[in-house]
Amino acid sequence: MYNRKTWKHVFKLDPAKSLTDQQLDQICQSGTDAVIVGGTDNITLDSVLDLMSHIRRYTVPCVLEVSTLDAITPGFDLYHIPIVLNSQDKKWMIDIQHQAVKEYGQMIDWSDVATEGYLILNPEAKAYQLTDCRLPDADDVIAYAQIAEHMLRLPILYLEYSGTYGDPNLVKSVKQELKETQLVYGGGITTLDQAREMAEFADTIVVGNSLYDNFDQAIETAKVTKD
Ligand code: 1GP
Repeated sequence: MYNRKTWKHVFKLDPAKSLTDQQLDQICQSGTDAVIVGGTDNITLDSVLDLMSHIRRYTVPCVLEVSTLDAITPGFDLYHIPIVLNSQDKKWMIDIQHQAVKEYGQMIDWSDVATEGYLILNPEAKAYQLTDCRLPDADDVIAYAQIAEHMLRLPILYLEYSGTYGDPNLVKSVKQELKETQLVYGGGITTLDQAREMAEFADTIVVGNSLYDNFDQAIETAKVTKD
């Protein structure tokens, strides 16, 4: 029903942080292609349900990026399951996913699920530290992109710079490796110009933190969908 491959811009909302009801309304009506609910720390089922019930008032697709088994709930349009490709601990590549499927496999509608190969490229990011990542160099990243496209045939490769603006040249090089795998870029986008720069190479850009730091400027980034 949803073609995530056509999404150019999405907002990611952290259930552990707060926005006003009016701000949530503005996000849903901004013209963004989808709203993702996801975060790293202190994610509770109640906070996820609060956000979902608000976003659900609008037609914008609503995605849960699953980060903890405790906050999985029905009601989202799609479920994105991260696997952290540059983690040094296989827990974040297959073990927690295995545990989730063992527990919930019978209830899952697999057509609503997409696996994201995550490359976490900002050592300061909480997710980088939590998942015990190793920092890949540019050649490593290209090899991961080839694995995502040709070996694992992942639906999504997510270049995650959460909290800092990444290297557009690297995003461009990665895009050249991908045909079937959707390239998602997230990290440090605070202005429409930055959104445009990354959207030139990534299929989909994600704007998160800046909603909590400079809301009005962050909302402007959704205008990239009109380009
Ligand atoms: C976070 O990739 C997203 O998971 C967006 O990054 O929060 O830095 O915008 P920012």
